[in-house]
Amino acid sequence: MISIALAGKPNVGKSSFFKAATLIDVEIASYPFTTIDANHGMSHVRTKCPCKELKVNCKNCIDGDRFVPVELIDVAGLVPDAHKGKGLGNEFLDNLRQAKAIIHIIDASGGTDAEGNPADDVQFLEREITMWLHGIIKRHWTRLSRKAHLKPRLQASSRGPIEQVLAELLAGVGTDETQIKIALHNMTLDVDKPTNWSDEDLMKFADEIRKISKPMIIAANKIDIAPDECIQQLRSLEKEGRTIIQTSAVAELALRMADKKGLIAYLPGDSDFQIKAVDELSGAQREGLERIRTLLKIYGGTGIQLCINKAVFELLDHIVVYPVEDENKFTDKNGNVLPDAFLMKRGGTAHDLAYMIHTDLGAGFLYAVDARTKCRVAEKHVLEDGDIIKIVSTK
Ligand SMILES: Nc1nc2c(ncn2[C@@H]2O[C@H](COP(=O)(O)OP(=O)(O)OP(=O)(O)O)[C@@H](O)[C@H]2O)c(=O)[nH]1
Ligand SMILES: [Mg+2]
Repeated sequence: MISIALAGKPNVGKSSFFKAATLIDVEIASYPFTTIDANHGMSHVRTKCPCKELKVNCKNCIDGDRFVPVELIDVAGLVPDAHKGKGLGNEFLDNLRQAKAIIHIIDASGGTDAEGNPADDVQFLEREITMWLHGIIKRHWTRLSRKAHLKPRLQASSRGPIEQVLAELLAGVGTDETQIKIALHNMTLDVDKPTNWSDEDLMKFADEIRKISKPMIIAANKIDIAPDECIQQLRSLEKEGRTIIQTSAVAELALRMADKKGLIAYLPGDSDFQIKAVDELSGAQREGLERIRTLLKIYGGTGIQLCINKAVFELLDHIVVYPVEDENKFTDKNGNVLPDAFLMKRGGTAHDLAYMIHTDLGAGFLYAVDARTKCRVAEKHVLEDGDIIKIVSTK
């Protein structure tokens, strides 16, 4: 499952976001460092299920809205200089290892920052992650650079020793060799003489690796209490090419809880909700819900689902594909309609999907069938978002 980390300064609402998105009951409090050990839980991306378009009766979505699992990690609050160990920083940063993307939560109300300018918070986390990665590389650099320097390159264009050495070192922080190659490609380092790289080179490399392997979007949280000027300041960051999503974790949490209790009908990502049990609501509850409705009208939603969707579909460039065993009925062998939904990196092939389902299915791959067109497709066929695929294999 894809892992996405919720990171940011203490008290900005990471655990509230996590609880709203996973419905796991974690500790939330109005003082910093409430969370010490990271929380892990399952949330979902929301997508359109193909069942409506195909006019088949599907039991794996909610009225045409399909929720596909992703993992969220609620990381303890980070403070400036966390990479030097400030506020248990190093341990906390280690929770970002498995994360494929980061939702950086900041307090749009300005309540968390002494100066009250949430825009300043944005760079701090990028810097901490770069410094953390730099620390990991530097700790082993003398030994590793020598090792790479001595090994001859196999062929001019093949995998070079430094890529290999860095890939081994950085596998633990969730970075793969392709990402390392891209990072090196973006720089002008002499890959044949890593012992000549300066500390500044290593720092730039760490920053490059951070951008590639820990892509980030910003959740400007607490918009329900944020003054207009703070929201405007944050908007200006969009001009710098950053993605900012306005969120209210408390509003999402209230809606999810009310939905769970049957008081309202609301799905994560909806831009409105319906009151179902008017009689069971107190005056104060109704007022609270109407205040949230006003917020939804202004922002188009609470922003929580939008953050998760953007992280997976835009930052990580994933698509959803639906494997089936019966390409005519779109079912598995038990008649379950559109039984599974897989997230895969855009550019993935039918053969890649076979391997994702089962190693045997991948190893014995013969061909695949596009269930929409009933056409056979070959192993190199690149899948599109929403594709429904039957794999034919010898096993
Ligand atoms: N008004 C408002 N308050 C929020 C929102 N999200 C969280 N809070 C409040 O902010 C405080 C901190 O919330 P947490 O979710 O515990 O924050 P955290 O980032 O996990 O904090 P640490 O674990 O200490 O780093 C709590 O009092 C929450 O109720 C929001 O969207 N709006
Ligand atoms: Mg917390």
